[in-house]
Amino acid sequence: MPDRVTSQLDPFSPEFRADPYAAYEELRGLGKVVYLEKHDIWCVHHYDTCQQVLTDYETFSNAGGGGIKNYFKEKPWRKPSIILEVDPPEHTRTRTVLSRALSPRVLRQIRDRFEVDAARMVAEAGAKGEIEGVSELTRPYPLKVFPDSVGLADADRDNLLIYGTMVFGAFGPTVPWYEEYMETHKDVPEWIIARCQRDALAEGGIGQMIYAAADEGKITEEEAMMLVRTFLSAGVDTTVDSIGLCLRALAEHPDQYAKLREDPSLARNAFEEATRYDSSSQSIFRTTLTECEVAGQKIGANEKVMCFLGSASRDGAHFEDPDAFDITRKIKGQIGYGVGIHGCVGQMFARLEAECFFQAFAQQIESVEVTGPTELRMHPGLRGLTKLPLKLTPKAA
Ligand code: OVV
Repeated sequence: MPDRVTSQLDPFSPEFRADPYAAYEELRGLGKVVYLEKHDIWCVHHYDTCQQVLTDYETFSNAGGGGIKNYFKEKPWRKPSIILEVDPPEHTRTRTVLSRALSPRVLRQIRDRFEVDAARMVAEAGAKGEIEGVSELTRPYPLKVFPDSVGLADADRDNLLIYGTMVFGAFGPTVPWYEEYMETHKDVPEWIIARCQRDALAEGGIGQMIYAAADEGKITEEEAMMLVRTFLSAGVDTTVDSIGLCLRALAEHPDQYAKLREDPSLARNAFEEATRYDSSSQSIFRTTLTECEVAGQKIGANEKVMCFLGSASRDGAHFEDPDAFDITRKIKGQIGYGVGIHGCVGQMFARLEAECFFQAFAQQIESVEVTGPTELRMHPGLRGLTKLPLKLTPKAA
């Protein structure tokens, strides 16, 4: 008996990324645990095994890095995140501080501003009619509302997008364009760190709430800076990409968009379904601390395991008719944000951002059509669109 199932599939190749769902189906057919020979990593791609790996944090460590690089063997490109790239007990304290800053009470206070900004930006896009949806709508909206909430000044916010590419590009193998990109934008990480300092953050924002936790002695001043860095690392591109993909899914499924338009209160569930169907975070890595077993397959210590959230979300053993985009689906066990102690700490924030956006969109826009080829972001850490040509028809006044 062979000791493992292997595949030549390369999740970082343009072909794989152009249609990951076909590749996921192939992987799910091959077996529960597959060894990807091109990168010398293991992967899991079913709902149950992703769940198992992501919840067993004592075996599958985050301290080895969230991407393909093994921090136990290779030096990270920046100081590791003090929430994503650590294990308990260190993780528990920082997670608590971030959770509080993103609590339901805080979100309730932010909602009105999201609604106002969403309504204005959708109205402007609707008035133009023909737009490039990413640069004119699905990117500017998160790039305004999220940094506003953190308390960031207006100037040079495009640097957040550059930094996002640096952060998520580092999740994949080192490629020439990435090294060039890092060189071209080498001043950006410093700019980010300067924005994370206490005196750079507006009163009343969630950035200052992190510093308040430092004042209470729950974290150090340096840790506060690092947790604000987490906001600026993980809070922008993720929502840009997931809102963009959700809008494309709606435009490509007019029957589903009609339901949303008739009942804009479906906005939150529509985004929930898009997070399952086609979303920004397709995969996340763990590193084994000990020899272990997943679905009968032995995995050695100090190995990288790639968890395909995007494939788990299409697993027919958990989701009925998994390839259908159905905005009224009752999703039980969303895995698109990850699960367990490292499940996305900002997920309620992301949902709120998207809910306000798609609600405003449904209230104002009669129909939405994709009018030309869409383009995918090619860096491997996130799935997202860089081009989404759209024709918007506003509702009659
Ligand atoms: C989930 C995530 C992605 C990227 C960066 C970070 C977290 C961070 O904590 O910096």
